[in-house]
Amino acid sequence: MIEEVLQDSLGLLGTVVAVQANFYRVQLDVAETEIRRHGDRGRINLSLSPCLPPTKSPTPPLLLCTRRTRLKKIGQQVMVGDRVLVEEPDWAGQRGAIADVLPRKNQLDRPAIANVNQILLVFAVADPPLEPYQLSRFLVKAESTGLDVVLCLNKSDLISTQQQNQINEYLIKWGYQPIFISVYKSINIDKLSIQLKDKITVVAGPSGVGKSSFINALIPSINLRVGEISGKLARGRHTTRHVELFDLPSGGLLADTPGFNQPDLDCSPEELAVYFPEARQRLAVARCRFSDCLHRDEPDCAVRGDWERYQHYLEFLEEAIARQSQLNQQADQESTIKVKTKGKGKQKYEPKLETKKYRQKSRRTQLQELQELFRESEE
Ligand SMILES: Nc1nc2c(ncn2[C@@H]2O[C@H](COP(=O)(O)OP(=O)(O)O)[C@@H](O)[C@H]2O)c(=O)[nH]1
Ligand SMILES: [Mg+2]
Ligand SMILES: [Zn+2]
Repeated sequence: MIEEVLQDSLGLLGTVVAVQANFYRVQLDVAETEIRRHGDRGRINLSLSPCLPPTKSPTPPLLLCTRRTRLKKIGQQVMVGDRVLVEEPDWAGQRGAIADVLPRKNQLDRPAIANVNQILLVFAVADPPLEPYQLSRFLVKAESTGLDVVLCLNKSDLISTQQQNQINEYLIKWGYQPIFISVYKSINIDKLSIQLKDKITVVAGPSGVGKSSFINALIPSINLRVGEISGKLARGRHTTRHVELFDLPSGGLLADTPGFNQPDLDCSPEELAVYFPEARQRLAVARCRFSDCLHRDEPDCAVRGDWERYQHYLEFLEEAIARQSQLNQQADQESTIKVKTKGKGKQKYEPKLETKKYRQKSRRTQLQELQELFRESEE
């Protein structure tokens, strides 16, 4: 394994938990740190996980690190979640230098985090009411990352057991097994924390469902504000979105995301179906006649049917098709840049005049879209 080779090459391994300007906060692996600090290889406890701190350990050491010039030269970015090799630790000053970045297993864009293991989707059973369409949207968005999705429903103290069973049956048909929790009544918090152990988890969900309350219950020391719309108040303070991984006392790392009510679905029409477990199940046992079937009105379609979220599928599909044709249009505009060959085979790229005008307009639209998206996600 790469990690083992690197560990042998004199250095410390850790995980980047926050990025601040040109500094990186790195949480070192506990097992490794103990070996280096005590200089006693005989004390290595091989049962310790090399990746994440063991359960009983005290808080793992954090070092504020810079990035080696070599990494800057080769354009190697360092992001939250990255596994990094730290050199020249200064234990007293709690400083170090990142000398290398291990290959990423994956990379999320919003929030920007590497090596994520799973998404924890939090909704509430009531207050705000559970809206199937909104839940569906979040689920599809989460599935489109390719990561495991854990669905958790908070505020179960607000409904009866009978109501809870109804919701459960409903979601099982969707292909999910929700974990019902209550932060107020400490119901199933332990069960959920087992799911988070030794993993990097991104918490997502609309605002007001109890994400901050839940994180506070898991990590009492972090004291996140409850009942506050994330992002809105923070906007004045931080101009860029701040991403941070919180260390779970029982092992594992957790990232909170700003709540947003309508995540944009950015998948292609062709791939949409596989983000519905119900459609996946159908495709596992049968095939559509056409390999490029969009499961609308094509003959001999294995996906179309009376499953509950089929209507959601059709709506999201329209959206994905509209989005794709918009992207195609943009791509067409790009391709109208013409190549002028000057003199001895020298090439010059020049956009056609009318296209240039058009491009400016489209860029403005893009910016507007971005701003809307930002506003949306900040509420
Ligand atoms: N009834 C009930 N209310 C809760 C529970 N957990 C959180 N809340 C309340 O829900 C509101 C929103 O909580 P918050 O953690 O800020 O949600 P976030 O926006 O998802 O981070 C607050 O008023 C919390 O006190 C719970 O388990 N049951
Ligand atoms: Mg919150
Ligand atoms: Zn089909």
